Amino acid sequence: MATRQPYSHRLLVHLLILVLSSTTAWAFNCSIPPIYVDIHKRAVHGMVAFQYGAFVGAGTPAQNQSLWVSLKSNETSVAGQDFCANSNIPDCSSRGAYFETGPSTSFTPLNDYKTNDIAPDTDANGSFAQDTIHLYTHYFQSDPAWDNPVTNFPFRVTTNGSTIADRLGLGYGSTLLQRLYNTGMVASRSFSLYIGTGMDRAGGVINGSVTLGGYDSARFTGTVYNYSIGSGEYPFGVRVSDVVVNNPDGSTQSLLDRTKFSNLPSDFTGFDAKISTEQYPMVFPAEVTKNFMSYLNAEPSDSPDGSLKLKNPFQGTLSIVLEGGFSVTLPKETVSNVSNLTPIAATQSSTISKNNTVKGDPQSPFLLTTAWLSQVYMMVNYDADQSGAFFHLAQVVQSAPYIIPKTTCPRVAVAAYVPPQKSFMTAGLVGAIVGAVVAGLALVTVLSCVVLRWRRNVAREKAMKEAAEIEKGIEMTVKGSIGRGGERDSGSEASDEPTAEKSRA
Ligand SMILES: *[C@@H]1O[C@H](CO)[C@@H](O)[C@H](O)[C@H]1NC(C)=O
Ligand SMILES: *[C@@H]1O[C@H](CO)[C@@H](O)[C@H](O)[C@H]1NC(C)=O
Ligand SMILES: *[C@@H]1O[C@H](CO)[C@@H](O)[C@H](O)[C@H]1NC(C)=O
Ligand SMILES: *[C@@H]1O[C@H](CO)[C@@H](O)[C@H](O)[C@H]1NC(C)=O
Ligand SMILES: *[C@@H]1O[C@H](CO)[C@@H](O)[C@H](O)[C@H]1NC(C)=O
Ligand SMILES: *[C@@H]1O[C@H](CO)[C@@H](O)[C@H](O)[C@H]1NC(C)=O
Ligand SMILES: *[C@@H]1O[C@H](CO)[C@@H](O)[C@H](O)[C@H]1NC(C)=O
Ligand SMILES: *[C@@H]1O[C@H](CO)[C@@H](O)[C@H](O)[C@H]1NC(C)=O
Ligand SMILES: CC(=O)N[C@H]1CO[C@H](CO)[C@@H](O)[C@@H]1O
Repeated sequence: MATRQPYSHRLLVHLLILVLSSTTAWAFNCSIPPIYVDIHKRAVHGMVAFQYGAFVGAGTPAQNQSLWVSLKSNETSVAGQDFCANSNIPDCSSRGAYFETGPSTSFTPLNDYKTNDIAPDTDANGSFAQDTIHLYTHYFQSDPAWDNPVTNFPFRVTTNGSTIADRLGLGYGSTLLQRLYNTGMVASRSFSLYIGTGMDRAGGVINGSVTLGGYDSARFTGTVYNYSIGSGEYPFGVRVSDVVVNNPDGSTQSLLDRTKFSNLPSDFTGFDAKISTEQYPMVFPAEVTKNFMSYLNAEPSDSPDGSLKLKNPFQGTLSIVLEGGFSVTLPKETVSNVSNLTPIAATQSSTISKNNTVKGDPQSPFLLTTAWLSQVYMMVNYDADQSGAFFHLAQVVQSAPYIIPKTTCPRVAVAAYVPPQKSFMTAGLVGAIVGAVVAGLALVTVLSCVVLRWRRNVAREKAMKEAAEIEKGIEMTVKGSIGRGGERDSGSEASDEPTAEKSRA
């Protein structure tokens, strides 16, 4: 990246105006910019260990949380102060954040709140309350986080449970998306997710993001595949048509190949699976799991998440192919991590019996989980159109250098970001200018919030005038991002710094 290159304010302002005028030209509903929330590890309220999740604050003043994105829960929840004392989760005190109701000046218990989670939640107990939650947008390492407060928001304070207590509920009946939509904070009840690989089990370093009411067009590439949204607890169903082991020598082996694995039923052509963030390892039909175990010499492990373990390390990869052609390949670090753990859940040995066909498999629903999502960009629009809501899957760009949030509008197909032509600018300036344009986009988002909320009918001339007014602001942002060239946030806001942590401890 270029360091402090000379650059033209005029060009930047023109670029900004270009973006601005096209922004204001959009249809009314599509004018509302999305809320981009980054997913990474950070210091959270009351915890020594850093916690991986979406950056959300609860209460006034905000107590920072890392919420795990749930595709199943409709309600958002945080862990109450007594959660660990009442729960038998291993290492509970080093997971999640606490939410202390006492210090929050905006906290109100809700005694007769009717939850949108229909399925009886046997995994967690708690009580509902309403308070302000803060959805933090943080594009640049050098910038402070931008707060999107949601006041009087109902969420659960979990007091006892055996599952993740801190969750951002984005299920089919999501209370959060409904609220954001009702109050005009997002254009549609939609979100896009890249879960990342920075959680402990995945052991990676790539941070994720969740974009509410939109998507990050720089975070995916290639064909965008379309699927219908179902309903209930697992609305995201797909059909898996193949699971292929790619050996280090270049050969491949389908685990659904009947000529190799005679245990498969004769009519076996694949299986239906649900997309879920509720656990790390994927759940396959017992016969497919059995083939994985025999082909790669895997056995059950004592990992608390039930993952299978290889007896010997494996340097190959694993491809999961969906009907319609969407295929993702899990890298070798995921297929066999340093502890030889695999991303596939053990099925109880009793289910691996001769009569155990796919139809009668007790493990159903089969799941494509966090391990699979670490390679996938998922875009969900519950308000897609009259013919059935859609979700989209595409290959994720894990190390995307820029963040280009776009609004998800009804009936409008998503499109990946096409970077500007190199010839557009001289080579040395590209990093700085593109960084500046991205910074400009962040500003545009901020500015369009203001403009669109308060002056929806703003004229192009007016926008140009405002753009000129904020030129100084751009200049500062550009200076801040040059050298980092608008690099993707690596998440060290002040509260993330170990020093900040120390002073709190
Ligand atoms: C779009 O906005 C109009 C006007 O506010 C509103 O009546 C309509 O319900 C919105 N449509 C969608 C799909 O959000
Ligand atoms: C992800 O965020 C963490 C901070 O939580 C940061 O230390 C790390 O460098 C980031 N990873 C990448 C690839 O930017
Ligand atoms: C979430 O809401 C939808 C729509 O009401 C419902 O079908 C689904 O079962 C709910 N999810 C849970 C976990 O209860
Ligand atoms: C939740 O509370 C009910 C009774 O109130 C109890 O039976 C159940 O075990 C509790 N669940 C958890 C996870 O503690
Ligand atoms: C492998 O998985 C285990 C179990 O979750 C975890 O403790 C370990 O950190 C993982 N190793 C790597 C390198 O990700
Ligand atoms: C998905 O739908 C969009 C229109 O909404 C279409 O342009 C695109 O080709 C579809 N993708 C596939 C793989 O069919
Ligand atoms: C498979 O066999 C077990 C006993 O070995 C039996 O309990 C079970 O019902 C059978 N399952 C099916 C789908 O036939
Ligand atoms: C919580 O995060 C916000 C946004 O980055 C920050 O301003 C605030 O200082 C943090 N609070 C604490 C207690 O670290
Ligand atoms: C205090 C309390 O309710 N503790 C319960 C929490 O949940 C576990 C089961 O998950 C029970 O064993 C505890 O009694």
